Amino acid sequence: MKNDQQQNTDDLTHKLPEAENPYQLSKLKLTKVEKWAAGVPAVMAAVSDLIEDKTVLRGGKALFKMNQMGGFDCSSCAWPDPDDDRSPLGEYCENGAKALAEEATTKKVTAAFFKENSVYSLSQLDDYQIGKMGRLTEPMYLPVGGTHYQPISWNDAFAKIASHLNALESPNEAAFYTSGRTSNEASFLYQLFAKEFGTNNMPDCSNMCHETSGTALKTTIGIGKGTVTLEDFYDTDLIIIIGQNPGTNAPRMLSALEKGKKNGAKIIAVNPLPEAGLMGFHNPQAIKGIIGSGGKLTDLFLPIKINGDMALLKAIELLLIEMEKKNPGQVFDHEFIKDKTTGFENFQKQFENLNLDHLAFLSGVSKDLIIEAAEMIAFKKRIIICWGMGLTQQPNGVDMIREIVNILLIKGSIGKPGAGVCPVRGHSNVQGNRTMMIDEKPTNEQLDRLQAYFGFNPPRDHGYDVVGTIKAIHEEKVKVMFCMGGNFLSAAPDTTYTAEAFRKLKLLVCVSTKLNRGHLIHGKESLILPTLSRSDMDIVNNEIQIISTENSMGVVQSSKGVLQPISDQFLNETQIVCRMAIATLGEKSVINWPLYHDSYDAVRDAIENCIPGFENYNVRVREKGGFYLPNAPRDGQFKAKESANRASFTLTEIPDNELEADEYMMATTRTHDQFNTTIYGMDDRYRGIKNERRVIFMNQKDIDKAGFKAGDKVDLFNYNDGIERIAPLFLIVSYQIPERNTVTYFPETNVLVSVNNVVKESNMPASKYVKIKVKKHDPAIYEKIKRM
Ligand SMILES: Nc1nc2c(c(=O)[nH]1)N[C@H]1C(S)=C(S)[C@@H](COP(=O)(O)OP(=O)(O)OC[C@H]3O[C@@H](n4cnc5c(=O)[nH]c(N)nc54)[C@H](O)[C@@H]3O)O[C@H]1N2
Ligand SMILES: Nc1nc2c(c(=O)[nH]1)N[C@H]1C(S)=C(S)[C@@H](COP(=O)(O)OP(=O)(O)OC[C@H]3O[C@@H](n4cnc5c(=O)[nH]c(N)nc54)[C@H](O)[C@@H]3O)O[C@H]1N2
Ligand SMILES: [Mo]
Repeated sequence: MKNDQQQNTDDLTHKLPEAENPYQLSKLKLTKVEKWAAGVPAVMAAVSDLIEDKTVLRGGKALFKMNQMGGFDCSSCAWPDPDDDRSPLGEYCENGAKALAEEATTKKVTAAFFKENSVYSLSQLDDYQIGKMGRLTEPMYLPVGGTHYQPISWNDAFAKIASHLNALESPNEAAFYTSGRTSNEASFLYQLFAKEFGTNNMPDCSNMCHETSGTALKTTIGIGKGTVTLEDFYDTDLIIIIGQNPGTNAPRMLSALEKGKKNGAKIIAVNPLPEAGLMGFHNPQAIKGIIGSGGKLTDLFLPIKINGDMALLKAIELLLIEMEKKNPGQVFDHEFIKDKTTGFENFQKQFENLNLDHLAFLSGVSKDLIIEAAEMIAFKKRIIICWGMGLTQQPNGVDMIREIVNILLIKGSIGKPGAGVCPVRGHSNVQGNRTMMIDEKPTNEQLDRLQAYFGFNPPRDHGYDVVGTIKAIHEEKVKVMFCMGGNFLSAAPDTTYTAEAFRKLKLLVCVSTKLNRGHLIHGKESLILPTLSRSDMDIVNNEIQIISTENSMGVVQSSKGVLQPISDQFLNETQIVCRMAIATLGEKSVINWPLYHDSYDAVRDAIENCIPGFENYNVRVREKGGFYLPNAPRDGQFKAKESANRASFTLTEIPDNELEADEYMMATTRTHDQFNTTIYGMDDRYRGIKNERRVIFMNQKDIDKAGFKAGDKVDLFNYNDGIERIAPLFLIVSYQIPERNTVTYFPETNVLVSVNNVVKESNMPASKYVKIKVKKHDPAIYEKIKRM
């Protein structure tokens, strides 16, 4: 029998909406679809963001320090800063400014705020409203059966975590999530603590982001990272951008593309949507940008069908093989193939059975455009291929990235200047987190080094990744979940299923800067621990500290916050880990946690001793621009397998993307006005969508065929694993997108992404490959959702 209190909690939590399910929509405004990114509107948007938030003085001061030598690293994306000439205006972009405004806000979420607002009432708000509440300022606790978070002292919070962790039957009943903003220093200590506690359950945002790239690259070239540097972009012949939206998600990349183009490079873009940032760019930091000149970026745009990329890549290869036959030795780099690779013969053989017309049909791109692309590639030697979530979140994403490597290998276009692979990372330190061993599958070599230096036996069994963690919580194999940043609930797939799991947790701990939905769909007990953001001054022992991060191109650099923290109750993430470790492990620990608590330099010394490439860390991190980590493939040294010092060609398959007559393929994507689950505003400006996020982009022919009209209200359904998943109330927008393809925004449609719809080998949610049905909106739909 449940007691009354328990009964009440169950009733209450079941009323909490796990995702936004609004009964009405705002008035959607369609504005002009832009053909180029940045320029005057971008600068205006950035500045007005800061003004609206009344943080203009704090924010303005910080902007000039953003990504400057000796300043702080922008927390928005992982694109590198130029090694030499940084803009005197600050090396920032519109979306960097928005990220800064978000964290520089002086609005506070205090104990009084939580007293006034129950968890239930907060959960009724939409994600935009939740995010605008302000910065979290003090540790908060939600007791069993509680309706409101209440204040708790740091000591009591750590005691609670320790008692929960120590009560578990096995350390593997805990999971430790990391989002990608955590510094190298805090990440290193965090994984060290998890391992000393006894588990490798370290799911991280990479498991939803670039795990696919890491898996493909490790098994083909021997390192799970990109091989190019910024300099390579400045002096190359061709840049191919597949499944990535740089104008929104890595805007500083546009400056590099512009510079490359100026030096003669061509650009090919592959995307179902003609994204503004791909098509053209007006540099807001150059005077000509402000007066409105600037230029076309993409020379050839290939409007690919969702998941048509494999067919496209093979079609291009087929054409390259034919061109090589006609021009022996001019298209392929035979010397490179012979000296540096394995598997070429088998690779080439498959093309005997492939047919260009069929491949073109599967890709959705016309044969003429594919021929044009192949001609642009054939006689160029220095090629860079970039990609983003459009590839990594596809079920066969690992294979598609291997196919990208195949193309570069036949061209010998990897491991030399102006050429190589460039997975464009997401979070500003997601790559550094992995280097610091935040990984559910650490290698024995890594663990041996930790063991030798610290003298404890780290666990060797692999732990749970994101999808594994969700399922394990559901099955009550994981009972305590600790989140270092992020918004696991909203970022994860299958929101209803994930929420169901979270409600089973005995304890959920979130180390956060801002309130998010992940705090409202809670465990039986929950803690929110407030921390510093990247731009905040981190003062330890009366000294302003530096932390360090690694960008998308393997440069480790320092970052120093400049803003006065708005609460005196913040602990930095390093201190939080150390105090959790001291409270949990006590005398049992062999690690000097108090030392690391007080000294980032001491943490860096430990990193230097445990991770290759960090020699002389404390000195080099203080040098102008930081330092490059070793990257063997960048220097032409490959190791696809232990057995051979070579890169490997891979045989891959072309997927069958059949849809039922009333089905559509849906890719979930970001608007121009959000950072993952943080909604900055309601203006997806480049795509011309204003005021409303619950929209579905459809081809006009599909709209007509289904008997809909643009502006109609519809409900969206997914039926993976025989389960009905519903996302209610969306507006149809007629858009330039291939037939039978649709695009919606995440996190609103994460309810439709089955936890079992994953990428082969990397086990990432395949959130850009969701089969959906679209039906006229039925007001009775909410009754159905409530019963689920
Ligand atoms: N301002 C801002 N910056 C960000 C983020 C943010 O949310 N806001 N997020 C950060 C993070 S964590 C990440 S991982 C990156 C993400 O940055 P991106 O990789 O750019 O991510 P998305 O916007 O999800 O999707 C990229 C593109 O994939 C295309 N696409 C969809 N399906 C397919 C397909 O089948 N084939 C091809 N070729 N393309 C397809 C979409 O049209 C879209 O243009 O950005 C980082 N930077
Ligand atoms: N359907 C669909 N789902 C997706 C994606 C998609 O394209 N489609 N993209 C996936 C990708 S690429 C990613 S990376 C994940 C993102 O998943 P997450 O990284 O988990 O999500 P974010 O929205 O970036 O996290 C935002 C929260 O982080 C906290 N925060 C911000 N800065 C800091 C900090 O410095 N320290 C701490 N401790 N907390 C901080 C704030 O409280 C904020 O609310 O989402 C994934 N989910
Ligand atoms: Mo990401």
